[in-house]
Amino acid sequence: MDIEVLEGVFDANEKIARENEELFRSRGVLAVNLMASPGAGKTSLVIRTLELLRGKLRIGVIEGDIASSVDAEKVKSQGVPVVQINTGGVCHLDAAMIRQALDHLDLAALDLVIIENVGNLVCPAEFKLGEGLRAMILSVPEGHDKPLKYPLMFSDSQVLVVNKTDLLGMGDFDMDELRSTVLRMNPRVAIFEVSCRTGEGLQDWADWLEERARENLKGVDEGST
Ligand SMILES: Nc1nc2c(ncn2[C@@H]2O[C@H](COP(=O)(O)OP(=O)(O)O)[C@@H](O)[C@H]2O)c(=O)[nH]1
Ligand SMILES: [Mg+2]
Repeated sequence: MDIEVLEGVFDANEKIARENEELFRSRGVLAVNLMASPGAGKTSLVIRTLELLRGKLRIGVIEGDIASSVDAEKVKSQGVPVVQINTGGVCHLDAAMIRQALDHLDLAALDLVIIENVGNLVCPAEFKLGEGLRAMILSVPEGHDKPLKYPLMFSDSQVLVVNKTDLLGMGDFDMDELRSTVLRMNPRVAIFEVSCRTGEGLQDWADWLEERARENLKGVDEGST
């Protein structure tokens, strides 16, 4: 009985996620589902990315939080369209929440939508939103063993940003160990080592993301000719 209920929830989410995906695709928008635990640096990475891609791509942001609009206010100060979703206690965003948020974003005027998911290493990985790119952050203070404990998000993401590299050497974080564990689980994942505090490594990440968004646009142009 319980199993059927759960399958129903996942099926319903999948259906709306596919609709969202088609909506993003038809407007030539790359949607990025940015996942990580609380405090890993999601909002910091969003803001740094906006700074680096200003004038290059038209970017909108969807901010997911259990409560408050603290992050949305920070992002809004960057002068980009931002929509806040408060999940009211739910530990992840779902496709229906994104569908609603899209009523408040002019997709035709955007190339990239960054979705900051609720801070959590477990639930967000289980709910597709209709994104074209699944991205996650692991920050150095969380430890290099997290892929072993929370395998789904690490094996399902196309890109892993390792943030807070300015704190390397202060604890026992082993970057080589992290890389080999993640690559064993997910051989095609792209890995970037960055510090949102010092700015180190962020240009490579921004260039990579810009290229993904341009490829996405090209795919739409070719599909329409
Ligand atoms: N030392 C250090 N702190 C960082 C870095 N990036 C973010 N932080 C800090 O980590 C805390 C959480 O960052 P935030 O972006 O709000 O994380 P979120 O909860 O994942 O959105 C804040 O105090 C940030 O200033 C970094 O690269 N190095
Ligand atoms: Mg945040």
